[in-house]
Amino acid sequence: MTAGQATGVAADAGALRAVAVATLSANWEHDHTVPSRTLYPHQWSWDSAFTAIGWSHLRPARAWRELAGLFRAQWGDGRVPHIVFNPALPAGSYFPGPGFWDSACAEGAPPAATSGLVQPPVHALAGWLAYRRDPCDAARAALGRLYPRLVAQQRYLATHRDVGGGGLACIVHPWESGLDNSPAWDIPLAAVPAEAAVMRAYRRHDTAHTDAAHRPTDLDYARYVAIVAAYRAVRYRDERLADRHPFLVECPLLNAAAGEAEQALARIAGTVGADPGPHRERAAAITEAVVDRLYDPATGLFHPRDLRTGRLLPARTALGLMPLVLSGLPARPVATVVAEACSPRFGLGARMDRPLPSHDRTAADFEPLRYWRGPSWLNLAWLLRRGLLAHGRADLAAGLRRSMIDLVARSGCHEYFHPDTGAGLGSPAFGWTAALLLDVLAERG
Ligand code: 9WN
Repeated sequence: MTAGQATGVAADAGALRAVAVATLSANWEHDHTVPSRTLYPHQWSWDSAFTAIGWSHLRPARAWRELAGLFRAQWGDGRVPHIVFNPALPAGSYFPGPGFWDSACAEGAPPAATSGLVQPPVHALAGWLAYRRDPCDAARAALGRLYPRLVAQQRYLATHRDVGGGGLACIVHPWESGLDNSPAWDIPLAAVPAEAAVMRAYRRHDTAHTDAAHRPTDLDYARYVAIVAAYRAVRYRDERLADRHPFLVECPLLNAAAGEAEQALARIAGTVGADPGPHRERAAAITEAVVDRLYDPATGLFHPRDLRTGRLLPARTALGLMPLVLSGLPARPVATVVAEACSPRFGLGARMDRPLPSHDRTAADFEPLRYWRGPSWLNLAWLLRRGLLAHGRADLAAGLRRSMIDLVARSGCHEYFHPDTGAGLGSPAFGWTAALLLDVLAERG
């Protein structure tokens, strides 16, 4: 099957699996998987974790190469950059490219050109799942090599990024959340001084490949660029972020991923001869801090906390459901998050007639076509499904699994999907959609 056919529609599980395999194979690039050949032709951090999970079903060696390649670009302080640039590609194949980031200006940056930001740390989980699927000697050795790097990644978040001092990591840019233009960020982003006209000096790559009406606006981009410029100006150092950085938010998804990473690290530690105890303790501490600092009993959801104002950000987005992945989450938030997920806002059910949206369907600013402001993404559904299974809701997890499969059967491995019609949006032949589909297909309903 060709990459072109990989964008098509498939009827049965076998054909669907073949579409996903063709997509992942077409996106493989010597030691990593590109999220998309057109829109995102380099290596992205959390995409690589998700695609490693997909490769573990097909060619486990590639899962280990993917993760090892990403962590080769880890910085001296432990941060895992959210983009690792492929030097073979021409300048202009992505904006903002390596020249804009200028990672070489930073102490401890790797030889490879990278961004200076991070993304949710879902890599320990990916490593653990890949190992569990194929626990051979080579996999144990690969996991053993990865373990200290995963620990350093967590340490970076727990120390450099605990700007609020409450045991949670803060993000310094909306791109670090992975949900770039979620309505969750509208308030803190509006406080970043910038003008859309600034973008005349740059050439956006995304809008050359996809409908501009589906993407963040020029004003959003002007602010994204301004925040990176502020961080780059201090060579991506994290000291005194509270005094000088324009965007500082504690994100429920990133912190839930960090808590879940400690659980995975505890299991990995037990396998590679390290002590699982400290990881279990940190998982419990992160879970407690997520509840203390980000749970709002009034909405029953988790909300990001803006460290510049001290306030919780009010939008009810899918970010607020993600702490369900924490297996130690207390019963009350579990119950209210599940109730919210099943409400008309998100429409979760044992039978779903529409896919999980990225934002509250009933909100005035819900936009079914624009990036993370409404459309459905397979990675969010996959994370929520893990949370539902962790908390004994196999019935709802099965409904979500069915809706994930139906989406790809209808529209192919698109980057994201229309939350009402299921039509494919963004880039076709998208890496994590293929990978996570393979993962849910491999599990029984
Ligand atoms: C900026 C690669 C990445 C994903 C993000 C998604 C999008 C980049 C962009 O694509 O972000 O990092 O250019 O829009 O929002 O989650 O990792 O797939």
